[in-house]
Amino acid sequence: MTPNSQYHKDLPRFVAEEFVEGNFLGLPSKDGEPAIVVLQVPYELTTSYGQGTAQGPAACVAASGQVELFDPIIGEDLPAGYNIYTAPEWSGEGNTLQQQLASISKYLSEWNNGSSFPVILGGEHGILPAVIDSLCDHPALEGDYSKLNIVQIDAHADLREELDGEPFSHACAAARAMDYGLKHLYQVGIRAFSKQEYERIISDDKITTFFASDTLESDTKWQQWLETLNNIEGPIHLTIDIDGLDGSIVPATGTPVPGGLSFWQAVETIQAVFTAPKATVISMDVNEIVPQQDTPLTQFTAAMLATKGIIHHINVRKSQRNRVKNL
Ligand SMILES: [Mn+2]
Repeated sequence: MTPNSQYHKDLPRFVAEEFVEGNFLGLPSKDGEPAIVVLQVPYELTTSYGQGTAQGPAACVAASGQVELFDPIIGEDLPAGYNIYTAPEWSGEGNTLQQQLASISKYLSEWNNGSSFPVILGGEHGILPAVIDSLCDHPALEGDYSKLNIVQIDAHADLREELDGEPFSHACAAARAMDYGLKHLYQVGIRAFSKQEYERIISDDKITTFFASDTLESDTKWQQWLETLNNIEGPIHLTIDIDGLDGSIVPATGTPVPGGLSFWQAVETIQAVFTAPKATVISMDVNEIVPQQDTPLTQFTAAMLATKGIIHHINVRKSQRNRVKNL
């Protein structure tokens, strides 16, 4: 799928001449170290139900051509004077799941020097342990994973110890990430989980889960979620499995589930993590994107969420609130 260039030609914005197909938001690459790097990981090895996540990142990049470049949060059009670079996608190297995850970690790690903000588009959620692995030498961690928080939007807890005998299944993504000895995992939108996962959530004091059933229909509980995010301290990796949103707005994702976050609840969550006064979002991913054929709604929703992350990161840079060395 390619962006609808006809639509762009009719828009009175500067990208009409400069739109670059294959780049996120159609923005041209610039020389020098990017402020933001968009990384595509077309990974699909363990998806259990749907298919097509391998084509998701490219579809999301294509759909991003329709996202408005203006956002009142920063008050000007993207790229707002910053270099937003769309890197060549991950090669798909590796014959086994372990080799592929190692290859993904290597692909991502060159961008984790603290100078560029990585926005990773996936691919199935099974990439999460590789994403966490790649953060090892990030200056915000210096190899100490006990500093790192994860904020996860997801329908599934992803805390299984294994699925069909595979401990690195996407259904185990958060459990494998926790194996790194993280500080804390915060989850929202969770509405599909096993008894074993439920028991871990209840018993593990490093996991805070806001279940969809009692969070999304209660304003008090929702405000508690936002307050919880506001109180996080230290570096954060934000992982957005788009199936955390209601299935009606991401119907093509591998396992759409009803009863999820509204688009605006996802946006509020993104805003809350980026504006938490004692925390710094050091990287983010948007995954389980599958190209929708009848309409680009699924991939466009993913592109909108990734863009919100970019907007908020730029807002942080502009206000010099970022506490990470060299960032
Ligand atoms: Mn997931």
